[in-house]
Amino acid sequence: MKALILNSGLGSRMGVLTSEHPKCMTEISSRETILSRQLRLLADAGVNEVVMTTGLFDSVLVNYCESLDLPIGFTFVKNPVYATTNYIYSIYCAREYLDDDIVLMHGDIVFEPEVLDKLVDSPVSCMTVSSTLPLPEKDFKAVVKDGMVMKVGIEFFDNAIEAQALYLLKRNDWKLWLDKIVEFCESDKTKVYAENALNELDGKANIHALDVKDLLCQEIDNPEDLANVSGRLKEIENRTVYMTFSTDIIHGGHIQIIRKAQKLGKLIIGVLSDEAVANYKRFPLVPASERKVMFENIAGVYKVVEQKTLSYKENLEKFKPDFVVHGDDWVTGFQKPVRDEVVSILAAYGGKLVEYPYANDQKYKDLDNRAKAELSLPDVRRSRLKKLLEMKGLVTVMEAHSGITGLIVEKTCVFQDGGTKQFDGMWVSSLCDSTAKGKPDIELVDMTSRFRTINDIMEVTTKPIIFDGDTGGLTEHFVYTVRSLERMGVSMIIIEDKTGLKKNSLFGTEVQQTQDSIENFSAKIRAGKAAQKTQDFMICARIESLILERGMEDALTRAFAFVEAGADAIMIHSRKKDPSEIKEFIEKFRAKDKTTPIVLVPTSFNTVYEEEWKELGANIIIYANQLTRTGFPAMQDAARTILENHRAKECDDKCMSIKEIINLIPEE
Ligand code: SPV
Ligand code: MG
Repeated sequence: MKALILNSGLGSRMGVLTSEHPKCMTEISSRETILSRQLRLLADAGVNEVVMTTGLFDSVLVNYCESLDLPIGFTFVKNPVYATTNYIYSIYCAREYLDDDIVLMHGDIVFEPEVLDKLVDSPVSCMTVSSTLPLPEKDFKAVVKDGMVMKVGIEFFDNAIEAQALYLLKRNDWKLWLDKIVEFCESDKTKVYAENALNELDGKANIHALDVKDLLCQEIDNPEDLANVSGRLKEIENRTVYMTFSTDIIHGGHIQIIRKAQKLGKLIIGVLSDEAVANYKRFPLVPASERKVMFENIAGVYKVVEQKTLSYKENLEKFKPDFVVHGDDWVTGFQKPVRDEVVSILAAYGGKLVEYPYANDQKYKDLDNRAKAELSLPDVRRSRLKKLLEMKGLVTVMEAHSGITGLIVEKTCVFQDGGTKQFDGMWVSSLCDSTAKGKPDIELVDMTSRFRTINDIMEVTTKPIIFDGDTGGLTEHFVYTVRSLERMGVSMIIIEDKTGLKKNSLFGTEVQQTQDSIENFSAKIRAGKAAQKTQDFMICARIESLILERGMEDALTRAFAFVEAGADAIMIHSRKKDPSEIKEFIEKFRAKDKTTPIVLVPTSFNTVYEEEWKELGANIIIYANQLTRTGFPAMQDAARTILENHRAKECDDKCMSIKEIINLIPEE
C-alpha cells in the first residue's frame, strides 16, 4: 500500500502563511505541520511508501520531508505546470508509481488517527464522509447511493453528504479511475478536479462511503480553518486513555495494543497490584514496583499508576479518562462484571470503552507457560510463601496428598464479583498422607515416603508447600529433614511440641499423648534454624497446649518461648467447635507480638470466615483434610453402588468424565 499526497497546489488562500513554503508545511501545533502529522500517522498505520506531487517550493518540500527522519520511502514528482493545471495533472505525472493500493489525500487535510486506521483497515475502496457535519457550500460533497459514492464535487447537493479528499483505493478500482485521469489529461482536460474523471465512471470504481461522523477530518483552506483545526487538535491531544496490565512480561502483542491506545490520547497505564495479580492468575514473577518501571519506559506512555484491585472504579473516578482500552476477551466470562462496572462508570461522565480483538497468539501463550514453569523451580517456589504473606496478610492453603490432589489445589478457581479466588499454597498433611496409604497418623509413614508424596505434588504444580513435619523426630534427624525440604523447594515445615508416639491432635485427650518440654522443643527449633541454608525457609512451631487441655497460659508461654528460639511462625491448634479459645490466644499473642505469623487449622472451629481471621491477626489458614474427607466417601459410595447393582451403569453419573480428567491433567 502506498500513499499519494497531492502537494502541487499554491495554497494562495492562506496568505502570508504560504509565502515561503507549500501549504502542507503550515504549523498546526507547536510540534507539527499538516504534513509532518500526516506522515507520522501514515507511518504509524504501517504505510511506509509515499508518492508526493510537488510544485512551487519543490526543493523546500523535499528537504523538509527528508529532515523528518521517518521510516518512509519517498518518491517526489514535480508537476512542471503546477501554476496552470489542477491536481489531476499532478496525478497524471506520477502515474507510473501508482500501481498499488493507494491512500490518496490532499496535502491540506488534517485527520485524527482513528480516521486513518479505519481507512487503512477497510477491505474495500472508500472515501471519508461525515453524516453529522452540515453540507458545505463550496467544498466537496459526495452523492451516496446504498452506501456507495456515485459522484464527488462541489456542485452536488441532492442525496449528498459532506466529503473529504481522503480515499483508500484498492488497486483494481484505482486503475479504473487512473485510466480515466490519463484519458482526461491526454485530451487536455487538466484544469478540472480528478473527481471529474471519477464521476464519468458512474460508481464503477466501487468506492464506499466511510462515515467518520464527528472525528476530525478536515482540510485547511484559510486561516480560520487553521485556527479551528489547531483548537480541535489541542483538545484531541489532551484526551486520556486508560489501560490496565497484569503482565510481568511485555511482548509484541502488548506493544501493539499500547500503540493503538496511544492513538486515542495520552496513555495512562494501571499496573495491577501484586495481590490482585496473584488472585487473578498466578504469582507475579516481577513485583508491581518493577512492572511499573517497565511500563514507564515504553515510549509515549504518559503516566503509570497502581491499580489496587481488579475493579477499575478507583482509578476511573480519579483520572476520568476519555477512553478505556481492553481486549474483547472480557465481553463474556468471569471478567464480565468488571467490564459492566467500567461501562457504567464511563457512561456516567461520557467516557468511551474501546475494545480490540484479543491476541490469541500461541507464542504469547508459550511465553506465559514458560513464566509459569519458572514458578515451580525450588528457589522460586520456596521463597513465595514469605512473599505471599507480605503481599496478602492472610494466605489460604489446602491439603494435597498426591499429584492429582495437588493439581486440584493448583487449578481450582472460583469467579466471584468479577475476580477470581484460588488457594495460595498446599499443605502436605501427615493425616492425609498416611490415610492415602491406609496407615494411621502416628509417624509411621517414614520421611522417604513423605518426600515422595511431596515430589509427586511438585512435579505437577507451582504453588508453595507447607509440610506437616509431625514432631520433627529426633533433633539429630530433624536437621536433615530441614535441609532436604529446603533443597526440594518446600517453604515451611510445621512441627508440633509433642514427643514419643504421636497421635493425631483431633483425638485430643482421648489417647495418650505427651507434650515436649519447652527446653527440648526450643532446642529442636534452634537446631533446625541453624541447619537451613536460605533465608526463605520457615520453621513453624505448633503448640498443642489447648488440644491437651493444658490451658491458655501454657500455650502463650510456649508460643513466646518458641519465637525466642527462632520459630518463624506459630501454629495454635484446638479441637473445639467454638473458636473462642483460638480467638483469645490470637488476641493475647498479638498484644505482645505483632509480626510473627499465626497459623490456624480450622477443622473443628470452622464457622469463622477468612476475613474475620485476618482482622483478628491470623496469617495462614490451612484447610487440612477436606479433600481426603470428601474424596474417600465418594469412592466408598461408588464401590457400594456397583456391588448393589451388579454392574457399573448406576455409578456412571457419579463419575468424573474422561474430558474432565484430560482438562485437569493436560499432556505437556
Ligand atoms: C494434619 O493434617 O495431619 C494435621 C492437622 O496435623 S490435624 O489433623 O488437625 O492435627
Ligand atoms: Mg499431622
